[in-house]
Amino acid sequence: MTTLLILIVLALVAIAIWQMTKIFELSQLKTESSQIANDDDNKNNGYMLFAFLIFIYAITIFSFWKYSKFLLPEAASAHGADYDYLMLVSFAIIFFVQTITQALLHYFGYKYRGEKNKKALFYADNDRLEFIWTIIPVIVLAGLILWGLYTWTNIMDVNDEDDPLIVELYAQQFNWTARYGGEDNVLGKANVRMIDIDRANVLGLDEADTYAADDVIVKELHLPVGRKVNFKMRSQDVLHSAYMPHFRAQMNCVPGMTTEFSFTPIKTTAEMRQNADVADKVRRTNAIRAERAANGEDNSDPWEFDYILLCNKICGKSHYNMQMKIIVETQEEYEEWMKSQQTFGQLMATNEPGPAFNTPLGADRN
Ligand SMILES: [Cu+2]
Repeated sequence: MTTLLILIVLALVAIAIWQMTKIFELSQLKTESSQIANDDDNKNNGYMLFAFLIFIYAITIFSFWKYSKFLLPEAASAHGADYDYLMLVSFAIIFFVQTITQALLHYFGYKYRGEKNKKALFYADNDRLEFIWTIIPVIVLAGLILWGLYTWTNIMDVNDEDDPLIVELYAQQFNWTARYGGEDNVLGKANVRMIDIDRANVLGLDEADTYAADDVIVKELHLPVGRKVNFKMRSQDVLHSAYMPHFRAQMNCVPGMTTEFSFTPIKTTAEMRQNADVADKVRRTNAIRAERAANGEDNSDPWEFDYILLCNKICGKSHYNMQMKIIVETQEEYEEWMKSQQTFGQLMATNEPGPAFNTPLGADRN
């Protein structure tokens, strides 16, 4: 409501300025009333072009200085560095070209402004010039596209080499569930048609499939550092997108099909918390939270960095809060944690009510 009022006030102020300008123009009877721009008008417009050029350069520098800290910290996956490098080079080229072309555009706009007695030069074409300004973008763009395709193919090569850990990410409005293949590292068959809410089979696992019994279903994803993970994504209802920004990973979750993504985490959660950018972000966030605490507002508990899985497709009302914590730890810590989890078979065998998954607090069914 306040925003609407502000917009209305701004519109009224703009109308008032426009009307006052009109009155001012009408009162200047002595000046030329011609609608055709004269030399002075053209010169003034030329100077304004320079002012605008300075404005866009200044705002660019200001944005770099002020907002760079909101960028993601260094990648925590094996492929992440390639991905970041490709993006950095693409941005550097775009930035360099745009800085020069903007300056030329504005300068020529000023230099060849309209002037009395100035005549435009008739210049039909110049094959050499056209060749140069065609071939340079062709070479640069072809290079970027080929490099991009090469990087993309490498990242999207989901295969079973190097004994990857198999993990299913199951999306539904509005939460994530993860499933491990268990001892045999093979996921049991599952289908949304086999979901049995009464019997707590929330992911629709095929109970007759022998691979399903040892599957481990969790609400907090633990990954051992240095081991490749093959993710198999499913969705129960609408399009979701599994987005793990720190690992430079994203893949749509599509109802009725399984999509895949694979990466190797290379930094444990504990190591990432030591990263200078991450530590700085935690410090800044906790300063805001301390202020909130002092004012008695909520969301004021001190925050600690964790990797996160987010939904990156607007999938409904609570999309913004569809997330799951990811913990990357050493092989020993991972095994220890895995031991404390109950398998799908064990959870189905108990007669307690509640969905058949392990909660982050422990393998209980509440
Ligand atoms: Cu979603």
